[in-house]
Amino acid sequence: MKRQALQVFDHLPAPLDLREEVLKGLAQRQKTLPAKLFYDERGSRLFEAITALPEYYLTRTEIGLLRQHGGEIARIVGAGSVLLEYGAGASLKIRLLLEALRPDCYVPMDISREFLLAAAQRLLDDYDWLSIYAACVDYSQALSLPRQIEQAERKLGFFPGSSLGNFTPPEAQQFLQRVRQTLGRGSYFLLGVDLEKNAAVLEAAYNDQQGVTAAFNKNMLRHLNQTLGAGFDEQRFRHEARYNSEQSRIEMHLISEVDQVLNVGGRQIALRKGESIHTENSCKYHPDRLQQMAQTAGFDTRRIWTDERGYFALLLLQG
Ligand code: AVJ
Repeated sequence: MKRQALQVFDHLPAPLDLREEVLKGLAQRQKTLPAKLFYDERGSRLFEAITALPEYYLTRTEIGLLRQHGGEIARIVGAGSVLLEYGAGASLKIRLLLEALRPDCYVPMDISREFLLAAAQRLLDDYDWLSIYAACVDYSQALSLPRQIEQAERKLGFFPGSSLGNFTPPEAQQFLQRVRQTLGRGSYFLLGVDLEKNAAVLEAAYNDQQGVTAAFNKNMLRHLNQTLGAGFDEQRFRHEARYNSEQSRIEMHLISEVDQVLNVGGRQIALRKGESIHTENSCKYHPDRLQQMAQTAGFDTRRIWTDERGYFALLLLQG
């Protein structure tokens, strides 16, 4: 019989007021909506589809790096570790790392309890040697984890997918500082980040031929219609993703095709034809800049691996 190896830790902050947050973003001169609103169930499925697109090199490249260097990562970090993932391990990436590292305990941290538990259960079904401590937390905020985890001697934090790029650089700096605090001195942190490159390559990755990214972007409107009773009509918007070279980031926008007045959560919002709602930043970094930010946060860089094209980087940092 399989041993029961799942423990759950609930430490969610008070639910944020979605309506207030949305109305605040739409009241700004540049209207904005928070990128986390992409990820309802349909949005998560669309994101999965994005990761398989020919133009979206990020996921494929990072998986290649993990396949190539997982053994070395495991040798550096050593046996008997606790692996903490910022986000829940639904993907192939965490499986590659678990298989290479064989940690004593895996701690996925995610804000969505359902998603977290489903992902944990799938891993337990496949790895009978694994113990999982599922932490339902908002990792973008300051964290407190159970003492048995905080005091573990060998910790490896894992933050894949260039999710760091969704933060602005000052937010990313603050995030790294918090991670360093949570993991403590001597611990490792494995960070996967998309790098600066030719704008045409970047723009293609966010403007795929099949229109999956456009559907993903517009899904935010659908999600808001369902959760806030907002009156968005997807047909009256078009997807745009452009590279902002000054800020080294892909920006996704939804552009209004017509003059329109929307009812969002009981408030009237006017949009001019051609006006945009900014839905996402995806910041691209130079490896030197990442190292510098890591150092400011109290990490030393132990290794940096990139692919042959220099598209994506995995950094192994140590606190
Ligand atoms: C998972 C947030 C890193 O920014 O590339 C994919 C999300 N947006 N296509 C990214 C995304 C449009 C992705 N992140």
